[in-house]
Formats: sequence, structure tokens, C-alpha cells
Amino acid sequence: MSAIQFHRRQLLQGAAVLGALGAGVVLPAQAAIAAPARELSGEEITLTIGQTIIQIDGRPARAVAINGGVPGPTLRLREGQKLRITVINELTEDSSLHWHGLELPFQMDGVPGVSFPGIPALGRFTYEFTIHQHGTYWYHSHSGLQEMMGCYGSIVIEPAAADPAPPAHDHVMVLSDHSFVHPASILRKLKVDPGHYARYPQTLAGLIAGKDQPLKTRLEFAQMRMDPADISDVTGKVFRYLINGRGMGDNFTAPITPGAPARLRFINAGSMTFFNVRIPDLAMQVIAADGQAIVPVEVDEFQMGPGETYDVLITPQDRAYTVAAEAMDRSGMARATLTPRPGLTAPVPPLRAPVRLTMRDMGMDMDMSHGGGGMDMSMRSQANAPDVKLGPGVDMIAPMPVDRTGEPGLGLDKGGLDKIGHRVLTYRDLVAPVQNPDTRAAEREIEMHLTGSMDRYLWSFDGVTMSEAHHPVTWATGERLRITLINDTMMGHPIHLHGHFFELVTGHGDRSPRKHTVIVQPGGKVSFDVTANEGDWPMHCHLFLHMAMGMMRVVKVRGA
Ligand SMILES: [Cu+2]
Repeated sequence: MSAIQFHRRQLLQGAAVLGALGAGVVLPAQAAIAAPARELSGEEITLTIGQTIIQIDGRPARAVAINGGVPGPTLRLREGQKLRITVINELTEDSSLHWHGLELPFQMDGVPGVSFPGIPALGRFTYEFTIHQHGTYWYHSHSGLQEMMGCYGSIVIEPAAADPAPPAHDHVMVLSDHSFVHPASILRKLKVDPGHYARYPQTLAGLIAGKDQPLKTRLEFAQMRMDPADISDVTGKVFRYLINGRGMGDNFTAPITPGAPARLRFINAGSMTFFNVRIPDLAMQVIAADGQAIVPVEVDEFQMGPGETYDVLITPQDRAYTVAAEAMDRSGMARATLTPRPGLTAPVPPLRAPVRLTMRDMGMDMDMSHGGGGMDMSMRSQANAPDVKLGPGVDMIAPMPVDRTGEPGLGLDKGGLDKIGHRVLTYRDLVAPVQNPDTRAAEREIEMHLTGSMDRYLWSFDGVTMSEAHHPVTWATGERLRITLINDTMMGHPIHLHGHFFELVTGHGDRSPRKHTVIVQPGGKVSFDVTANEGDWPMHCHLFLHMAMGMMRVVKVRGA
């Protein structure tokens, strides 16, 4: 009789239908309540990686799936439990799974060539570790192009002590992007023409109509041979944006109960997509970032980079809502529906106006009317970055990088072209509810530059790609470090450090938010403090093709 029982029955029916038909089935768009994400729990879990064909809005796409699905199953675990995960690789190439955000012995971290040899074609590997944390995380392949082809899934870890008053609903929302074109072909096209997938080139007509940027700004960008419309390398021209593997038309749908709080666990498993997430007409209370609790903060929208997770609480009314996850460049959207009754939907908001880069995004927040002629030199001044190896793989050095952690992200500024009129989360809004575990001041400060060349489609740290970096970064076990990341490119980069949580330096002292992935905005810089855990840990951009093209380092942490 109760709404919850009703939904549970619906869910079970959905699961039975899916199970009977198997993977790759086209579900009718009006499927009552979406089939639940499949879940696995317990101390022994088996995952199988293999090729499959998935359907996105009725169109077939090649995929690398886990247990036959994209995304793979949700692993629902409990803090303190032991875990043995056997991964069977049915591919004809090496594979791996990495447990994104989990603190574990580095040999279990799952990065081939760094922490283990990888899982050979048609072979298997058993990961064994104890779960020391709770929250929302995910897992994905760290081999070849598999992650970009669908090889990822979610992890939900319940606290050791059960929540005495759990929310009425707890839904995982895996945001991702999927292409009908093979990733290798996407990369080839970007190598030849970095603007290949640019969606909204500015036009003369747009200038005359006053829709695009003013002439002065355009001339400044032209002088630098940069394109202010170049927000994302890979766009809605070639991607479909998904929530829990469903396209816009497939419309992933989840139950809510009017007046009862529901928890939504957003995971950005996109390979190349920053998402702007909102639920029109419904406030979101952000309660966790990257799996770590924060002091609840109410917002109407937030931006998330690949690799980040946010948990929000909502309290819906008796109506349906659209979850709108718009690609940052506004070339497409992932959409889901929350509803108290099967069959209800809510309006889908239209894509907003395309975003343009500004001089601030070039690390130059100043008036360019004087001395623009000397631009090219000042754009690559070694004096601004003595440790960066300048070469053809480095387009620019941001002359005046600024801390942008108080800003909501590209295109979401209140004063921007789009005049976003509502509350958007910034990193400064994140505050830990309890004191950080290590409050020592840093013993050592390290600056690292995020560098790249759009033209060559090369990405690097300090001007050196992963394949050129013959020495790892070395930290001492237990050492307290302050790392400052400076973005010398015109793209935002979500930088992920394996095996650690770091404390963002955003003015909250011993209540700093703890994260495993941080977006460094274009022309921006971010500092974090971290306590080094022993092992070999990759640190890389979570834009898949940036990592593949060199924006990665191995951090080697050993006894002091
Ligand atoms: Cu990047």
C-alpha cells in the first residue's frame, strides 16, 4: 500500500524483464520505472570485462562492458569489510580495473605498468583489500581506450554503523559520454584538427547580431591564434550523454516519494565531459564531495569534472522532475526523470547559449588594450615558469594565473554571457564537518604546471609528457606537502591523485574539504595539502585523451 512498497515491486519487475531479455535490449521510452542499476555486494565479487553492443536511444554502439552492461554493476559495500574482486578479462587485449577514490595498498590500485602488470587478454586477476572508508566512488579500466568505451561502474560504501534514519530513496546517477565512433578515430581526428568537434564557431553573422563576443575580444584571441569557442575537445557532435547508460530518449527514470528526502549520488564517469548538473524547480543540498562528507550547502546547480563525485539530498513535491546534466560547452545533455508515479515526466530545459572563453581563462585578467603587440612573448615567458620545459608541446604559460576556487566554473558565472541567475556551487563552499586527520603545515611546497599544445594535441606536466618523463615525482612516506597546480592551458583539467585524499587550500583551515580530484580552471591555480601514502601512485588529468596524450605522472612515495 505504501508508495515505497509499490516502487519496490516495480523495480523487481523491471529487473526480471531485463534479466530475461539480456543486455543490449531496446527498452520502450515509456518503460514504467527504469530497471535498477544492477548491484553486487558481499566479500566475493566477480566482474567480467567483454565487448558488447549497447543501444543508445535505439541506435547500436560498440562498447566494452562489465558484466554485460554500461555502466557495470554498482558495488554496494560496507566500511570495514574485506573484499575479494576477481576480474575476468574476455578481451583480446590487456585490461585492468582501478578503484577510483579508494585508499588501498598500491598493488591493488589497478594501473598497469605502475602498480601491477595488468590483466592479460583472456586472463584474470583477484584484487584483495579491506574497505576503510564510506561514501560514493567508482571504478574504471586503466587500459587502452576501454574506459572511453564504457568500462566503468559505481561503488557505494555504507558507513560501518548503519544510518538510523536513511533517506527514502538512494539513487546512483552515473553521468557519462559515449560515441558511435571508435575513440581511436576521435583521437586521430583531433591530432589532425584540434577544432574538429568544435560545435559553435563564432560567425560574422553572430558578431553583427551581437550574439557572439565583441570585436575587441575576438581580435585579442585572434592575435593569440586561440579560439574562444574551444571549450571542449570532444563535443555533442560525436557524443551521446548518458545517465546510468541511458540516452535522452531512453530517459532513465527513478522513483521518489513526495515530501521525503532522496539521496542522489552523482558520479562523473565521462571520458571527456564536464557536466553542469541541475534539477529545475528543486534545490539540491550537497552533502558529500568525492565521497567525503561536507557541511551541507544548498545550491541550484554545480559543475563536475570527470572523476569527481557529489552526493546531494533533495526533498521533492508531488510531481516529476528532470535531472539535467548539460555538457559544459552546451553541445548536449544527459537527462533523467525522478517521479512519484510511473509515466510522469517533466519539461526538459533547452540547451543554454554556447560558452565563450574570456581573457580571464587565458590567465590574463587585465585590460589588453595596451601593449597587445608584445603578447606572443609574454604568453610564453620562461620567467613565469622556470621549471617548465618550453618546446613545441607548450602553447602558453599563463602570465597571471589566479586562484579561481571561488568561481563556479566555465559558463556559470553570474556576470558571464549567460547571466546564470541562481546559486552555483564553488570549491570555497565546501567545508569539512570535522577536523582534518592531519593538520600539520607543509614541510615542502611543489609547483606543477599543467601544459599543452592544442595544435599538436599534446598534454603534459611541466612541458614533459608521460612518455618523456623518465623519473617519477618522489615524495617521502608520511611527508606533508603543499602542491600548487598552475593551469597554463585554455582548458580546465580535472587532476586526480590515486590513493590519497588531499585538503583543498580554500581558507577553511583544519576543516578543508578533502578530495581525490580537483578541477584547475583555465588560467587558474589550485593549492592542496597532502600526506604522502607509501606506494607508486599515478597523478593525471581525468580527461581521458589528455591522460593518453601525456598529462600524467607517477608519484613514488617511499620511506623517508
Ligand atoms: Cu586535461
